[in-house]
Amino acid sequence: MADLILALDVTDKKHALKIAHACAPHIDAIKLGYPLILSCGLPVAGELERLDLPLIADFKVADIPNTNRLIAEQVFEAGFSSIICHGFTGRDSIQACVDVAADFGGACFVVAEMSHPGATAFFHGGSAEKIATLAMECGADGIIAPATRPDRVKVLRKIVKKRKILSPGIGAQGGDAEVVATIADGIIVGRAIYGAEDPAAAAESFACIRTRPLP
Ligand code: OMP
Repeated sequence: MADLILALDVTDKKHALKIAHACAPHIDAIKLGYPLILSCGLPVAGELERLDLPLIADFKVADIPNTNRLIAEQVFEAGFSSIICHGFTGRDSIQACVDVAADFGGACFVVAEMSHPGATAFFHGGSAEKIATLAMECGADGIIAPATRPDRVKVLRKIVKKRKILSPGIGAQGGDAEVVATIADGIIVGRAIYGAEDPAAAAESFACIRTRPLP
């Protein structure tokens, strides 16, 4: 069983708010990234706060420690409860995001391995394992690992143990929610929900995999 995280990757604010409100009873968190934030600005997070769902900032932060810190501070000040950063940048850059998250009482998730086909060029061969290990040593709350490769999620689970794995790549990218929900703590779903004719019904269709299904 896992949390259902809606990846709200639309670029129209009205549309985004409508989908978020409709899906809210059926989801456990909302992830916002560049598509929505670049079109509407960070304050859209404030407008979503009233849904009382955790908001995850997916900027895959990947810079030097000082810049990572400045970005993370903006994210948490805007009302987000978690941030996603890249891990290939190394210990000090990860640590900057983890430390800011802790200062704000929030969480930091580190991308250990990406879900798309091209990701194997750089994340395989031991890199993902190394990133996951670094993330744990830095005190990250968890990692991002690919729903498109459940075998890899299982390998990374051995490293992160009880810390969280959030897993994108369900539906549109081919991952199977029921399989991944047994090995991850959260599944991240975008197009299969926001691209559906009835996003609320699409979100509700994942009820069987949720940690806290509605009564
Ligand atoms: P859909 O493919 O439409 O379900 O969207 C997946 C969401 O997860 C998008 O917001 C991606 O940016 C994000 N994502 C991946 O798809 N793969 C990754 O490896 C990492 C992420 C992420 O960090 O959320």
